[in-house]
Amino acid sequence: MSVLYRSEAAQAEAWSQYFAEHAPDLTFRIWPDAGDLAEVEYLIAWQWPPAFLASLTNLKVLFSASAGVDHVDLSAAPARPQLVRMIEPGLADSMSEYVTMSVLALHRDLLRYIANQAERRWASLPIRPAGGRSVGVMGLGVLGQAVLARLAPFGFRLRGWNRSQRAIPGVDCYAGEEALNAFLGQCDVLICLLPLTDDTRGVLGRRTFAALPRGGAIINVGRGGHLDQQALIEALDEGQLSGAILDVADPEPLPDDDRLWNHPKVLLTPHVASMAHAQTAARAVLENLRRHQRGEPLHGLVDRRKGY
Ligand code: NDP
Ligand code: OXD
Repeated sequence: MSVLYRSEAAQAEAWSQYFAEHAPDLTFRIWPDAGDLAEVEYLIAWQWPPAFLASLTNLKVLFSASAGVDHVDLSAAPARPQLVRMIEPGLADSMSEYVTMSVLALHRDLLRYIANQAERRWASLPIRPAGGRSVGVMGLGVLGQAVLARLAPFGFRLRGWNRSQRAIPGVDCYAGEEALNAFLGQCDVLICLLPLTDDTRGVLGRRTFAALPRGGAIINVGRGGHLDQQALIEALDEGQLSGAILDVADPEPLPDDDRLWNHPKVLLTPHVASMAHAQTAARAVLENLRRHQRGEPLHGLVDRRKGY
């Protein structure tokens, strides 16, 4: 029986060492040194081309190296191996840091100070207390909840919106389409941490921006497909939105001539908000693998019908 790793090459050695130390009973292989493919029972992968997957005839569990699984065609993955998305504390920590940085940057007008500096303009803006600002998260899953917990000590009024109802202490939670406008009306800063599905594609669009308080701002750390880029530029230029921090885009990277590159109210980062960290991710995957061996339910099973 073997575990095959086919993901980030730079992290492969750290994964291998973790398994050697903590699971000497398992053979850990790094692609392309896969050994006998019929012996592979567990796969850790970012991408899984259908022909490659078909060659793993005894595969039991496919551990996605990413939290989002929108980049693979789930209908092309045979139903047999269970598909698990990445849930691990390192990934949640980095996401919480990135979003906290972004919320504080918007709250303290950093985009405007960067633009002022470029014009050698020394001009102060009023400081607004955190308690006078509302911050809302779309998608109250593992990452959305981690982000809200990290933001709590700053004193913002916290909101959350999700498909199913959640109860999170200190957060006003809204659920479902019918509550979306009420939620948006309460968000000076809107953070997208939804998975990309048919239901959520383009959710950051004209209708959503119009429902935010005038001068609101957005942070997109979900996927580029969540954002209608043209609608964003219009909302920024027209003043409905005051700023946007975007870690994801569609396509990635953006074309050289895309207006977002040098829009003064936009800060772009190249899909670096977070990623799985070898040490903590290897521990989380091994714990899940042991659950599977004991016949217990796995954490983070992807529901192929829902797409996340
Ligand atoms: P989870 O699956 O834990 O959470 C997703 C949440 O979104 C769930 O609470 C779900 O609600 C909710 N949701 C799904 N569809 C809808 C909908 N149509 N309307 C309202 N709520 C909905 O995912 P994670 O928190 O682990 O990750 C979220 C996303 O973050 C990933 O899919 C990925 O796109 C992105 N990501 C980005 C990274 C980056 O570096 N930029 C890094 C890692 C992840 P319910 O439970 O009720 O179904
Ligand atoms: C992820 C990502 O989904 O890195 O894990 O975007």
